Amino acid sequence: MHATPSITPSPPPATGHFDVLGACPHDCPDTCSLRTTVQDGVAIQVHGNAAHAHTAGVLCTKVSRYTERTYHPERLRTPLKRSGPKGSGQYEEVSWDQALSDIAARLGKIAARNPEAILPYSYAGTMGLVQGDSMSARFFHKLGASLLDRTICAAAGGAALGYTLGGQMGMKIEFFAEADLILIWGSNAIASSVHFWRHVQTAKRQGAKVICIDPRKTETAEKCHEHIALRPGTDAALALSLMYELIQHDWLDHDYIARHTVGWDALKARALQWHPARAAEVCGIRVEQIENLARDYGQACKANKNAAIRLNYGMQRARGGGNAVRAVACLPALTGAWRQRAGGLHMSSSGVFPTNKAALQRPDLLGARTPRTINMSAIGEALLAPASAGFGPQVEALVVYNSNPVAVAPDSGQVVRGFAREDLFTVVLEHFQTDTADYADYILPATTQLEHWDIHTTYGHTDVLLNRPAIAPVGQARSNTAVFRELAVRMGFEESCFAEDDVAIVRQAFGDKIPFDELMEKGFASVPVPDAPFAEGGFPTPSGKCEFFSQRLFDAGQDGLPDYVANYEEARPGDLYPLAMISPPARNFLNSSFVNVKSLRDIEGEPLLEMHADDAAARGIANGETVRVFNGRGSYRCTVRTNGRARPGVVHGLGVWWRKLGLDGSNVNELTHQRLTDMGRAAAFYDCAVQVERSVSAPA
Ligand SMILES: Nc1nc2c(c(=O)[nH]1)N[C@H]1C(S)=C(S)[C@@H](COP(=O)(O)OP(=O)(O)OC[C@H]3O[C@@H](n4cnc5c(=O)[nH]c(N)nc54)[C@H](O)[C@@H]3O)O[C@H]1N2
Ligand SMILES: Nc1nc2c(c(=O)[nH]1)N[C@H]1C(S)=C(S)[C@@H](COP(=O)(O)OP(=O)(O)OC[C@H]3O[C@@H](n4cnc5c(=O)[nH]c(N)nc54)[C@H](O)[C@@H]3O)O[C@H]1N2
Ligand code: SF4
Ligand SMILES: [Mo]
Repeated sequence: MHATPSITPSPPPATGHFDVLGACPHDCPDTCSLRTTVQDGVAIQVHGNAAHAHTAGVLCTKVSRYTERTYHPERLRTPLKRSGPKGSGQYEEVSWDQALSDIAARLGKIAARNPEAILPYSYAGTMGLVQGDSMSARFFHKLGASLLDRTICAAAGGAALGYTLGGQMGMKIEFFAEADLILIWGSNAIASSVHFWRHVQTAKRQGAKVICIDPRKTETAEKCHEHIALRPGTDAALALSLMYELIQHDWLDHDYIARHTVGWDALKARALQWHPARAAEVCGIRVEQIENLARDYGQACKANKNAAIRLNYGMQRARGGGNAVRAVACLPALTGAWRQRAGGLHMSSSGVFPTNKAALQRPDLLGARTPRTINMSAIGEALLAPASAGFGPQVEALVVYNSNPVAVAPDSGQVVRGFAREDLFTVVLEHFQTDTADYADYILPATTQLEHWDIHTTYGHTDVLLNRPAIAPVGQARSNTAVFRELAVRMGFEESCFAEDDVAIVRQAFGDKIPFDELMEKGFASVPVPDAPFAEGGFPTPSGKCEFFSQRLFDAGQDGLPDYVANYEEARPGDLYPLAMISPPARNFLNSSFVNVKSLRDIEGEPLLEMHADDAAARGIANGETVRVFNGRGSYRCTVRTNGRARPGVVHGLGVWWRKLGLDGSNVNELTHQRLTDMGRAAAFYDCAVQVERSVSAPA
């Protein structure tokens, strides 16, 4: 039915029918290989590439609608200059030349006083190494701008895995298909990594038992044999009491522990303080649930069966998120589950790629300068902070790309006040006029993945993917690299790296470590990784072992052993804000991306708060009513669903809606806070206490 993928020249031809190989740019562990069918310069359909084993010819609903997003009538097509008050969304069209010259002049003036008053803000709108951070990073390094601590997603878990296993690596995702027991711990796989779920289904068909550990009864939890709906932020208590049971029943691999771990005696003493009765109380679950889970896991490992843990990011978005990930990551070493290729644990594979970040981002352009680092998870505070000895200069200019912080960053009240500062000069590179773009002085239209070159690693599988442009840029859109290249010219930066084109940067990402010919031909290439990386130990930690006890954490003044760290906001009955709120993503959005794609928004319907029927009844709230969710930081109106997904005491404010597409111009991040996790300085989105009441006024 489809033409064989052909190697398309750049820019792609305006006539003819052909397929172009690319990569899904989104922040999703699946990193699918795409095949885009183009007819006379128009992308007709984006398909999953059947030749790529991980993609297996299938895309999620969101990206199979990619052409709808690409040719969306509201796609930004020209540069825009603000013509009304900040936040009003009023703009006038200007030429690229005018926009870039003015931006360069404004940044140049600030940089002459103090370049650290300039802050780049970007995240994972695209995960591409080129349009993500290459020319942009070079530009800001040369300028000497403030650095950004990119903590908003996975930093707590990433740090924790580093302390415990030595890096972001573990089981290969495809071997979950061979597992006998799978624990899906803190992940709604059906929604957020559907290609991993395929492997779970294969294992299930072959008799595997699948257990989901998640406060929410997700689509995934419904399809598992068991669901343990613990209270948010209590995973470390559960993991420690599993250890208690493993010790009591001697479901341990003493040989593996002796040869490949550090700190067992101390961890054992800690775990023995966690009788299941204590953990059950903390987690709000039954003692038998802990005993049964320990038996399933311990006996499977003892019998040399394949026991695999899919650990994901839900649990690390709380104060003790790092400790929780560490506690869980100790389990496969205690039981020797790592000995099998279909046993062990997988959180992220991002650490296996030989990426040449220095070539892409050129930190050497900083020279002897060491600019301050600003944490993206507390951007509200940073934008409102006056100049001080500790903080440095006030932030005077902000350049946002690949991110929508006004919608996705915690504590929107402060974030919005920061972005609304009339004395802040803000530039936003975007596909759409997002909540963030509404506060920009200049909005610059960006190309999408169908319109630019890129190269991708992933945090799910272990392949590198190449993305080739399939169509010419829509309207006057320019790639992020093109914008920073142009700005560099206007700033008079003369280093040759500022003249490199995107294909040259693509080639620098891996040098000759990944065969470029193979990428050009197939669209992907595998990184060689051992099938069972820790079967014989060999952890890339300082000790070479799995570090139950981490000297590095201890030296940093922290507990060297994993422990249960209670949430900042425990939300107990009788508290002013007695309900614990988590805000996991809605299935048909990707963070705040796709919220403006009508066909996907129609599936989600409206901003929802899932609530247990008893909690709703106690407040006189009926299913489907509009409610006000509030705490000391703000309030948010949405529709209640007593659909059986919430446990008592916990509510789910599904994210991340565009504020301006919600019921009252706000979203769930009105309620979240800017306090950080125990490791990785990450956002604690799911550590949030709220109250809910019937909404007295009609929605705006
Ligand atoms: N459709 C869709 N896919 C996505 C995304 C999206 O927005 N939409 N986002 C992408 C991004 S940016 C990321 S980082 C990944 C995230 O990948 P995952 O971490 O797999 O993300 P989620 O599906 O949000 O799963 C988090 C789950 O953790 C649960 N949870 C919340 N608090 C706790 C807790 O304290 N303990 C435990 N055990 N579970 C808890 C939530 O209910 C939710 O089901 O997904 C990516 N994929
Ligand atoms: N309450 C709550 N808040 C959350 C979360 C949660 O679970 N609950 N999840 C958090 C997580 S895990 C994450 S990762 C963050 C995600 O936060 P972000 O990384 O900000 O992700 P998105 O909301 O998808 O916004 C990405 C933006 O980048 C734009 N973009 C995409 N490609 C390009 C490009 O090539 N060039 C340019 N210039 N722009 C591009 C898109 O149009 C989109 O508006 O949100 C966090 N916020
Ligand atoms: S969002 Fe994830 S599942 Fe969907 S196409 Fe992209 S990589 Fe694949
Ligand atoms: Mo994320």
